[in-house]
Amino acid sequence: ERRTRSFNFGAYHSLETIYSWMDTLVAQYPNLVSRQEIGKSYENRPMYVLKFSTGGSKRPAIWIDTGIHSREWVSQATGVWTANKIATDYGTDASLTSLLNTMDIYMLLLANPDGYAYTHSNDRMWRKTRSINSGSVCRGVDPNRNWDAGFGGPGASRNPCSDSYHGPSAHSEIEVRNVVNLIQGHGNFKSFISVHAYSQLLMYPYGYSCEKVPDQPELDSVGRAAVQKLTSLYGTRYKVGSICNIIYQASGGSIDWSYNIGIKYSYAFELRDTGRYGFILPSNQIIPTASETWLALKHLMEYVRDH
Ligand code: ING
Ligand code: ZN
Repeated sequence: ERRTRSFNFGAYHSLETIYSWMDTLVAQYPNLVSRQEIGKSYENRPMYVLKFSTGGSKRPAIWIDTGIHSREWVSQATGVWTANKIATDYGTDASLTSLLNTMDIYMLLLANPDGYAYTHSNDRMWRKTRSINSGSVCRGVDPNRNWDAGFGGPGASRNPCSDSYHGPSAHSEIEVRNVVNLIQGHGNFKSFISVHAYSQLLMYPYGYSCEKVPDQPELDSVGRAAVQKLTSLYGTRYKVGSICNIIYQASGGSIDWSYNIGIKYSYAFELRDTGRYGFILPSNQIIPTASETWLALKHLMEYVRDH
């Protein structure tokens, strides 16, 4: 438990360091946190989900993934801080405690482990998976264009060299398939939250179409309330809207898939900043970013608990 206590949440860490920190968290909170391997990545790295649960079986659950795009480092770092926050606040924060007494939280901190390793070893700006594309010298598929939701439509590329290449088929990427299998095998997720950077947005479906989803008024008002909490901490401004309306049309995204399989409270964050540093956000902004984001996450989770 010494390593957990001395872990620096205000720094960016390698995959190996994050994985070993996860072990110490599980060891420190064995009655709350467990680690589940959901499969291997393309390059055979394990993919670990942290499960926060106080008992029961297949309780209504909340999904949070960070780092589906490897270069968006504040996403993974926020995931690490948030996992620690959940573990340390359980039993002292009344609202989080009541949430965890009826629901489970699943966190996938490194949703694209091969890409993350590659951003440390070779190319800090790598976004995609690292799979080989047959017939091309370019590697990787955009794991947020690969889901079975408007797959291959506008806002995705069929060029394997593009950063938004959708891949040869929906769920072609093992990293996506591993998540799909866990979510579908579980069958009781009420919320699916995917964390990206940057642009300071809180978004809901759809990305593949600019038509309003049936739950648009509710998703919008809950999103606005969540962002109000976020802004209350340091004044950081966020915009709220559907993916298509607020950034661009993008097909094959994870939260469109989750919404269409019936997970109503599907959201995607774009964390700090608005472009001054972009993907290379200085590490002294990790803890402020994670702290303000926590207020929004908590609002979303409490709403899901109560509805
Ligand atoms: N932005 C997201 C992207 O994949 C997004 C925006 C989120 C699109 C959710 C579709 C669904 O392009 C970044 N920064 O990756
Ligand atoms: Zn992203």
